[in-house]
Amino acid sequence: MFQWSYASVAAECTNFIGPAGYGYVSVSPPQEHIQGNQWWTDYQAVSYNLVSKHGDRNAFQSMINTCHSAGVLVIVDTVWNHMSGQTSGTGTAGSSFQKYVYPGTYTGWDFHSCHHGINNYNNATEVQFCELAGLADLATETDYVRGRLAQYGQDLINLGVDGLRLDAAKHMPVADIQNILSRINKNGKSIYITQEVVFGSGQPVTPNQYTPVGDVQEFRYTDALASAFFGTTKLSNLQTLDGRGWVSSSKANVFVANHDTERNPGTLKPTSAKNAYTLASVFSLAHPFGTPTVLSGFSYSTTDDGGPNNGYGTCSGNGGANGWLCQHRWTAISGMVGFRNKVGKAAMTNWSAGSSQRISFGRGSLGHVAINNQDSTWSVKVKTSLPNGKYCDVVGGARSGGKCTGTTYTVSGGYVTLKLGARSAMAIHTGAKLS
Ligand code: ARE
Ligand code: CA
Repeated sequence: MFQWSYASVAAECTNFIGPAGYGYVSVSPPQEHIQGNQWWTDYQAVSYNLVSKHGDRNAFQSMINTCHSAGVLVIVDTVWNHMSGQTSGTGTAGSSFQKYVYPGTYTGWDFHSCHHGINNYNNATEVQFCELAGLADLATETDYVRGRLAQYGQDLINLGVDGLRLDAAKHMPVADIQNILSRINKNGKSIYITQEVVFGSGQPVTPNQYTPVGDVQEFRYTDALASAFFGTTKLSNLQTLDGRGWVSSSKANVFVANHDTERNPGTLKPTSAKNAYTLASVFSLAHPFGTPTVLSGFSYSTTDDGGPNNGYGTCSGNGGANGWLCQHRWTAISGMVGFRNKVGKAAMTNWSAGSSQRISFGRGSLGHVAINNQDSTWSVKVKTSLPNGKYCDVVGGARSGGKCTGTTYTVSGGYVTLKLGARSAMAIHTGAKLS
């Protein structure tokens, strides 16, 4: 829930996220940060007081409690690699600071001595000991800094946080992350860790180096989906995603877009032509590879724009409101969350490709999906392991009160007949069976 205020996340956990069956909600950074209207001020930490543009400590705590009551666990975007890039100012909790001097938290000793930006990603030392985007780089190998970051992490866990997205994990040595995490008492529960390690061709710091710690975000997946759904590579080549040198399925956190990629050129965006974003989202939630994350963002005119509506997230029906996009509510995406929850870990079955841009596959005998990423209708009869019966398509509609608001499909004798319009998809599963 990129840039959603904590009060609005709480309301949305109750109103939609919980009932839709999402496992976790992931929220923007809660620590004190530099002031400003841009979304990225969050990533310039000033102290670990939980007073951010998204709400104060009470709002944060109350969101966690409300989401938990709705059956939704909470992942927090955690900035451990650095403090601010801004040279001086006052933070969102009122703390005065200078770059390298954060009174009561850090002084000059606590930062790496390389005070310039990362110029060469082929040099691991520079990547981890110099300044990402000019942000004061914490000396995460020192006992004090490790202890202070662990104290922040402990505070989050004690408030009930269930998972951490480790921002800029690539810029911290694995051993430092391991040490910090080892200092945190998990209060007997397992904490989900997902690390942002952006793959770069030929670079010495790689996503696979971080798998001993937890999940790793696999940006090669994001790139592969973009080129397939834009038609520059074959969608039919995405049957098997293991064995490509990527982070393995059990460790990969995958997404069609995140808040950074959607702002980059040549990537899948909610506004991409020919329904590409929705089709890629259907693929991502249907394919067994990795642990999928759905981005929920907002529309903007410049890539710096902060969240609309004073940061209070709002949706309407199956769409957004007041500038928020609410992808998590889109019929296809929320329908596919139901699909994924139903099929669980069931293996891929009955794969077939009608062309390089038309695919169809099942998940065990629990679900079946088909994607037509071409400009003409695809009519075909495909094999399925679903039991005989009538099913409701959860991409274009939903089953509600025993009725289907979308297309119905009949499975008979191990086959289903499809007629998929240009650039569209269908998905059926045993949780949305009509008879
Ligand atoms: C802002 C201004 C800068 C200014 C800086 C300091 O935009 O001009 O120098 O402040 O004053 C976000 C924004 C940044 C913003 C920053 C701090 O994106 O623009 O800087 O917040 O406010 C690399 C990292 C990866 C990182 C991406 C953006 O490896 O960790 O760059 N992503 C995370 C977050 C970002 C966030 C930060 C980290 C910082 O998701 O939202 O920045 O906390 C190749 C490499 C990649 C590299 C990529 C892009 O692919 O292989 O490693 O990713 O290029 O450079
Ligand atoms: Ca670093």
